[in-house]
Amino acid sequence: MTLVTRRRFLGGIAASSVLLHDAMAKAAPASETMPRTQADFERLHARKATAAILPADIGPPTPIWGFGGTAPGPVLRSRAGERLRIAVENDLDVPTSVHWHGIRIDNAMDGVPGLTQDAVAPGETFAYDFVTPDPGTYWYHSHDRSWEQNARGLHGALIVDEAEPWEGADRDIVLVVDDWRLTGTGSIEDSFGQMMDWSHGGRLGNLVTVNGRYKPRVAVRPHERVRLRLINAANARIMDIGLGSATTRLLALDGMATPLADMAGPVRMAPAQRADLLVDFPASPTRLAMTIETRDGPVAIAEIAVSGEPVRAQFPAPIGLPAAGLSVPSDPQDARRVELRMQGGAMGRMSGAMHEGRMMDVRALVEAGRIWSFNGVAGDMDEPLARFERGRTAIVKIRNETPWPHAMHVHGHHFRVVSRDGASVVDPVLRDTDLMMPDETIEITFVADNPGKWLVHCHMLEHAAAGMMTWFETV
Ligand SMILES: [Cu+2]
Repeated sequence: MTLVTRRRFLGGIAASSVLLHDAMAKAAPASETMPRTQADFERLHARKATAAILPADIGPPTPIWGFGGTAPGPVLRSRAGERLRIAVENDLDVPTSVHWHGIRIDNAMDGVPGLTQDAVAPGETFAYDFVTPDPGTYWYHSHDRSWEQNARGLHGALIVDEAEPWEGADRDIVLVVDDWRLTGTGSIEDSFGQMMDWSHGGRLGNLVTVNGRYKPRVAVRPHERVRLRLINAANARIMDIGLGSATTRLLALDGMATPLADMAGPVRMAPAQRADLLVDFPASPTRLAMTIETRDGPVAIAEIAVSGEPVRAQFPAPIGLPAAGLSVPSDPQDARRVELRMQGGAMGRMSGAMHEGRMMDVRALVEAGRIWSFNGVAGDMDEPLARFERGRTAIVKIRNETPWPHAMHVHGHHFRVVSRDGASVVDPVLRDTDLMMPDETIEITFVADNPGKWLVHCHMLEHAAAGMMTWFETV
């Protein structure tokens, strides 16, 4: 029996559609899939294209914006401790930028226009060049008008392989889960910027895709053990993803290894979150549904076809990933404490907020495209939430005083959630994005060890655009 194992692309790129439609095939080496510039940068074009999101018998191709002309874009691969060099060429007719979500990155490469770089103008190129320190499942996405550009398809997976190959799975499969708001003719609905979305749960789509396809088929073999790398690339949809009767264990969250843990049900993923699952498929050929929970119960979003020769007669004992190389104290002494109060939204209790230097009531805020606030400020970026001396441990108490869930994301850092509603969290895991429920209060802690200006925002991208955004500086 042949095992296709531990593919390594040495910073190369494999078309994500390959992973879906011919999951057993080895991807082509980087040099065959991506031209290199003289300076040894991979080139990544942001451009318009069409994508077969819907099967041909259901609808026509969908006009999208995609990195490399696909949505999701190519799977970028690096290795822990190695450098990734990506020249992003903007072939769109609007500015863009790329944020490398979850990477503890050089601040100048973080991809936030107005804070860490200028937006990449149409026809221009920005050379992203950074070290990927930690192995794991990450992703990249537009950070300029991301509420529109991410929804049009400008995102992809970024996989950082372990420095020493990890032998715990036969292979890994990257699954980028997204939702789209399509019209009856298969186009992306041009309804961006609607205050109804911005003030509620964000722009939710009407069609969920896996690697850019509606209900694709993922091929695995009987008794195969797969590392499933799930990425929620949706603007705003919280996803509870299930894998039917397959035996599933948690390996990592947001790129960082967790203690190996059996999973009894679906994995909950807020927008931007990732989960690595170790999945043991059944001994006999069968079909499993990958599902997402809806109000009407689980709905299939992909078919997992278990077929062919069994990989083995019996599974060996599962092994977890090596512990994350990043250490964040879970009971920090001498930490600098900061508070972040979240307010606003439909049915919220916010009476007004500061915007553009003056106090506005809700009506004036809505007219200015704002409906959420952090500490009473609706998205003004003049002043940081805090300035930390480098190396200082921070504790940020975040109060969600809104009736909506939010996916709080800190750029460039992983944090521990050390308390929820006043109760200590046992065995806190490292995350870069945390899902907060309505009226919930959490305390997160991280070490401000990376100089620069770091965004903190809700990753429901409409919420960020409508006021849920601030930043801190490490000096
Ligand atoms: Cu939010």
